[in-house]
Amino acid sequence: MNKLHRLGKIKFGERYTIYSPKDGQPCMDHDRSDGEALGPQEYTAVKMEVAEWAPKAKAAIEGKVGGRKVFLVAATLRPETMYVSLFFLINEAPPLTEHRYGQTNCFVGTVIKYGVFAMSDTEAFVCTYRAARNMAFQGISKTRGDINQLLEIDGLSLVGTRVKAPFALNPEVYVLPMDNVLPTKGTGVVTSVPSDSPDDCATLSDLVKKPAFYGIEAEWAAIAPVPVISTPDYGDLIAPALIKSMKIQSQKDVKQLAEAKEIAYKEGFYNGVMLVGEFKGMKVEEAKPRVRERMIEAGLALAYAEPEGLVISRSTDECVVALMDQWYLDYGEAEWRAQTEKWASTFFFLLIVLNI
Ligand code: ZZB
Repeated sequence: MNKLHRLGKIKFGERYTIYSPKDGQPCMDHDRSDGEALGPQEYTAVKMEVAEWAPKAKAAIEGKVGGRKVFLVAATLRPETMYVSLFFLINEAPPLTEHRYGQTNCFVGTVIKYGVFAMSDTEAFVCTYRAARNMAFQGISKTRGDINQLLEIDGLSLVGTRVKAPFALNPEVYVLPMDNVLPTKGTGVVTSVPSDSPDDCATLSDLVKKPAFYGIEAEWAAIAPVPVISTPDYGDLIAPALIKSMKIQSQKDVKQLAEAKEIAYKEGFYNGVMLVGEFKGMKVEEAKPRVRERMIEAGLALAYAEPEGLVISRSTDECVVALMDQWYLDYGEAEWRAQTEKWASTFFFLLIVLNI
């Protein structure tokens, strides 16, 4: 034990690390042939239990999940847009609009290959193999490094499945198709919040216009966005406001949608105020981590991380994010921070006094 540890300045515990399963060790910058400087990106993975499978999916999973509950698991950076109050969950009161957040459906990519992965003896997750591989090193699956795929299923077969959505105005929502779901990000399942996500808003309006083309029933997608966050410049429904002002016609307007998403993220995070739920009236910046914590505590979500871009080790392995025991400097430690600030202000004071 060194002096810093004795003083409580360094800690020991599990932290996210970029890791090569093939090498069985962390993959630091110079050990990479691709993805230098990339670190872990943390998401909230929202669990949505399947209420009723679409016919093709039902046929595919028949007899293959061993009685496990199956969840579609979506990775989000905006947990604050989808939390439902614990009050509602615990008391099973009738739906209170006040406590229900903005999720209206969930999306999958029709040409993406998904898997149903056993995470324990009682639960299985629908997500991409890539996401399951990351989860396997984060204490989410039963045995570290073990990926237990029960079956593979294509996104198209999942469309029309109904999932339980404790966060939505409707207790069950549909799985719908979206063109721009990337197989290389998150779990490949996206929760739809058309009030605050321009991509979701544009996709739903495409689906309503051409249900037959997309192979869905129009009413599955005919859902009005639910106001969740208010911003001074864009009101209570930022995504529809941006779609209108930027004249975005459909999900095919990828460039404008990327721009709109950037604005919606910044405005929502820095200037947004919660309109509903336990943290009503609180700034989004402050509410976000609290909502995330609540969802995880309630067992409705879990922490999930993956590399923020493609990281390839020099041994040609695609790296994952693993939770690993590490020693680390506790930069946030209050006493240390106060000491540093005191020294810094003395230093700057001397610079001014000595006119250096
Ligand atoms: C709910 C939500 C509500 C989201 C919102 C965004 C917003 P990013 O920003 O590019 O890093 N997402 C997750 N996985 C995928 C995927 N595989 N392909 C395409 N989109 C995906 O991506 C993170 C966000 O993109 C996630 O957060 C998810 O949608 C979606 F109000 O979850 B989000 C201004 C955005 N608002």
